[in-house]
Amino acid sequence: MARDIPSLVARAVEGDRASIAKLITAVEAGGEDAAAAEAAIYPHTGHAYTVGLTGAPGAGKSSLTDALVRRIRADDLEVGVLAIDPTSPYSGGAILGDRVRMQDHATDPGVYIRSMATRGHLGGLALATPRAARVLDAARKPWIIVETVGVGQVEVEIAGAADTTVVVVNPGWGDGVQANKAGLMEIADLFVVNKADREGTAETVRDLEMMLDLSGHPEWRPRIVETVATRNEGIDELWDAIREHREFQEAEGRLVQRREARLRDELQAILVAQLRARALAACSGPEFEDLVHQVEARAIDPHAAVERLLGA
Ligand SMILES: Nc1nc2c(ncn2[C@@H]2O[C@H](COP(=O)(O)OP(=O)(O)OP(=O)(O)O)[C@@H](O)[C@H]2O)c(=O)[nH]1
Ligand SMILES: [Mg+2]
Repeated sequence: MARDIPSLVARAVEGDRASIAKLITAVEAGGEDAAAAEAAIYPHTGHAYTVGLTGAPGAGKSSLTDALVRRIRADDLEVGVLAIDPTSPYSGGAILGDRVRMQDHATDPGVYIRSMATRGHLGGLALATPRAARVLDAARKPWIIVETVGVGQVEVEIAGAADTTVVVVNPGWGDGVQANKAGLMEIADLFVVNKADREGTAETVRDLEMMLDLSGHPEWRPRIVETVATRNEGIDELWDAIREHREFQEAEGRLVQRREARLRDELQAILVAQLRARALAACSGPEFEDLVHQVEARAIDPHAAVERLLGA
């Protein structure tokens, strides 16, 4: 693979779907190909704007993504989508459902949709997602949507690591409260109350407003948009709100700051993953076994044993 990478990148930059797919597979898998792909891709990145979309299972994230993609295409802009599914690999029901819905876009060369699942490699999805997003960035997709289920720390983290983070809730008692518990309040730049065709929409909006009053957002108060994704209602408003948030951030250099903070986090995460891998590698083999026996025999204490490993 490694020797194909320059030509793959050259074709991906021109929007070639097969090359984009191969490069994402490479960065997803990790290892040497991933490093080579990343190195070749990186100079082409830095142009895309990413939107994280998260919320409870079944909140309507995929339906919203689908509607948003259509809206973005109506402005003649290209868009890439990463649907992150930590639990089910490619055969999973949710992903299959997504695929069916997204089929409308399958023949549109201006749209690239990809599902991603953990491959069990180092750092998993948290490290693979920004890399995959950079492939789409290099492939000149000016807008990238990253959809994650808002349960679990990693998924919330991934959704929060976007330029604009959209949190989707549904009408019903306590859904806003649930969002609060999952840590979604803090990462939301925008709230969507989807399934606004159902009862309790006004109450949910009120709940969210109340929570926003309490949490205090001195600079940017997250907008709350009501949508019925399946009927394409409220999608213009959502798109406007996303662009409004973008403009707000761009106006005073906040986007640069946000991206810099994200870069710090990413570098730290890569470093931690690398050190962890090395540490685990050091915990096997004859030298390690010998140390275990020395500790067992009380010839050396556990901390001193680790110091020796670190020295080696
Ligand atoms: N009534 C109503 N149903 C909706 C709306 N939006 C989505 N749905 C339905 O809700 C269900 C879940 O929608 P999805 O878009 O798959 O939700 P999701 O958040 O992507 O789900 P997961 O990826 O499985 O977590 C589907 O049956 C949709 O048709 C809406 O605005 N109103
Ligand atoms: Mg979905």
